[in-house]
Amino acid sequence: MASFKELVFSGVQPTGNLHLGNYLGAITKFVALQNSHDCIYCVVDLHAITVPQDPAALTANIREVTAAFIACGIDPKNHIIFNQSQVPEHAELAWVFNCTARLGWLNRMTQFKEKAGKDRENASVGLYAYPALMAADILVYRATHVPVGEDQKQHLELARDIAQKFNNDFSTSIESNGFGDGFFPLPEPLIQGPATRVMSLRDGTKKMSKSDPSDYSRINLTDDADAIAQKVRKAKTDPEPLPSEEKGLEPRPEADNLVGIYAALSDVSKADVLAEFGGAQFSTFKSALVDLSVAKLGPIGAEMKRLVADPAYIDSVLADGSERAGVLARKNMNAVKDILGFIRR
Ligand code: AQP
Repeated sequence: MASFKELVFSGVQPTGNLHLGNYLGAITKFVALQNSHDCIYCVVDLHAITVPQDPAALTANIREVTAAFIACGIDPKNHIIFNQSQVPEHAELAWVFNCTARLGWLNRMTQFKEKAGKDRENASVGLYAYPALMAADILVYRATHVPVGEDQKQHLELARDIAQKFNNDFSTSIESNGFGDGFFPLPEPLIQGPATRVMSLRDGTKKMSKSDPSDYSRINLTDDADAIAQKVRKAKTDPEPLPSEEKGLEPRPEADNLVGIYAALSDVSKADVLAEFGGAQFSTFKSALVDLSVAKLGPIGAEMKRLVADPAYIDSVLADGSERAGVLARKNMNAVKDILGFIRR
């Protein structure tokens, strides 16, 4: 297999209510990877329209995710921040991948089953083909590393399968076009740390999610100190004190979740948190968690509000990022067209 220059790509959907799960599972990783890699971070607006969106709200949400990226510490000058719909090569490569991926592969995707629910016949074709577009997002840059939450693991495996099948199907043409024994890298998911799957504050068996009808299920990045305090204090727990060992968390999903959140916010392990709080009542632990959450998220929320008040600046960041992303994507898409045998200008 050819060797590829390491490049990081990931995306977040502009579907409102960016929450602690998005922050700990994805955005904090995006920020850290800037020190070691070239990074491309995308507001995936084409993915958002796989379910109905109000146009005005979508515009606001695209700007809000961009603001969150910047407020959390992503540097739009040294790296790339842009929105997907400004680089048409994503959709173009997604079509090629619709012809590479097999129906049987997409039929196994659990996110489609969960999101389509019982009314499958009424789901959009886009929702079904979502993972092929996600593969195109990554591979149109020939990106090698993808930081995501655990819920995206299956989609990443599909992206690897698509890359592998394309490399196999077109191996002769890839070689004759000068790309050695593989055009696409097999992208590696980066799913690490104590909060790869942050759970709902109301139900420790359900993922914290933007679309949960209860706002008390999640901490939003724009929540103020009072809202954070109320949500943490009301978070579901059990009557036992915290255990001193990690295995004591196994049958206690809500306790496990809050300890994982504390660990991720303070950048230590769950074992370290339990070494400090083992034997403590939840009232004590929750007070410490409120203080920590407010200290970490308060400045981010304030900076997001400041940034969204200046839409011209946000739009200029996206325009500049799209321009630079477009140059990279076009070059790779032209190579794909040559490999496929298309005639191009
Ligand atoms: N609860 C979570 N814990 C850890 N990571 C999470 N991510 C999402 N939820 C959690 C990660 O955040 C990144 C961006 O997610 P997204 O907005 O593109 O997609 P999503 O998974 O659809 O987000 P939601 O909040 O779950 O939305 P709905 O309610 O629409 O289903 C991804 O890396 C994701 O893994």
